[in-house]
Amino acid sequence: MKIAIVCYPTFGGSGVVATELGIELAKRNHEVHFITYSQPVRLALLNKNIHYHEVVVPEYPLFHYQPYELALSSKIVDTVKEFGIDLLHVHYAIPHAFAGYMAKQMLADQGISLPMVTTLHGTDITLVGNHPFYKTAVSFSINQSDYVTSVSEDLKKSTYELFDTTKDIHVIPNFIEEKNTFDANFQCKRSLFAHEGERIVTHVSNFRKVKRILDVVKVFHGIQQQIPAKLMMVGDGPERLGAEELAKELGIENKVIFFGNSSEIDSILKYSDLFLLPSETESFGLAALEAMANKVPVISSNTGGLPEVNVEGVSGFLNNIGDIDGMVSNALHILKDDRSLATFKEQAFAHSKNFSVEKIVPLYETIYNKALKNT
Ligand code: GMT
Repeated sequence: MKIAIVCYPTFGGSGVVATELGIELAKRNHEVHFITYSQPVRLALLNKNIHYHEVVVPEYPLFHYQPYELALSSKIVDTVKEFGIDLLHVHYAIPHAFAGYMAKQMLADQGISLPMVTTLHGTDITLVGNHPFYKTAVSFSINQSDYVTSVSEDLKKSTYELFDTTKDIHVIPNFIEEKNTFDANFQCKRSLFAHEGERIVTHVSNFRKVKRILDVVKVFHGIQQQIPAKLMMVGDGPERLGAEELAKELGIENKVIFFGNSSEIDSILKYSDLFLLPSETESFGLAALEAMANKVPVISSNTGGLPEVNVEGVSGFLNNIGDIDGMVSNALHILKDDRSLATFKEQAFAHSKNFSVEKIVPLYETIYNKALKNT
């Protein structure tokens, strides 16, 4: 099948899922064409089945806002015609589903049918898409998609609650490539950041408000009062400065390492002992799954789709949003001795296998086949 994927090319979860999906589809002999404004961060182009088409938006002084949707929908049409694309898969409704619909219409005008699958990722529904200024267009785009998928049951429920749609929404959880080998060198990398006997606690995100990264620092503060530990903060975003200041205020700045954005998430996770994700809302929590796949148990909030990913007492624990004391106590329960930590590490790893590439990617292929047959 020739599949065009439209996504954000950034470090964010939806871009990562779209990129990993494209790479996996290419391995399964599909021809994959990424259409986006820059090369996706996790995409290496050394594969004959992977192509990348850049959407360029020329700057013109008349425009207060440059018309990205116009450039994107034109690029979709041109790519479909040049490469004979069979199907369009857009990730994140805004503005991709709307641009996809416009492309479909332009192609239909030329007698070309292009089935469109839209995957809802979270903030496109719960935070941004729900804004009154966008809601009408987002509802329309969902309804005009041939197939709609969401990354969790919770996101599906929110979509029905927040939008005017009766469209069938197929839940396809995010996935992870199973790690069967573990870098024997990780102990030595670990010693760069922590002394013998120190636990390593990690958080990875885009440091937006919704991630509650001040809670990460507060929970870590509680942990390190009881056991020797270091905190690795991976990612960047608007809340970073506040977190750095809080670490200083609490007198723990020498125990907190801010890495900024990193393309070595897996290797950082490999020498981590605990992952913190205390988000305000999270449609899925891909970062938590990536942690589990690297044998790192998770302390998360019990919001959104997180309970579908992190299982209480198995892969980690879940607490109410902002329950710092509860999170500290659960973290200490996991970290208190080597035996308990080893048990949770193995349980987290075993649970991550429920979201393996082999189990999840065929669910997308089934949707693609239905879309091709029925459109
Ligand atoms: O978490 C973010 O702010 C980034 C956002 C995105 O669209 O890139 O992530 C959303 O999609 C991810 C992949 O499906 C999910 O794992 C995240 O939970 C979801 N974020 C939120 O719902 C806040």
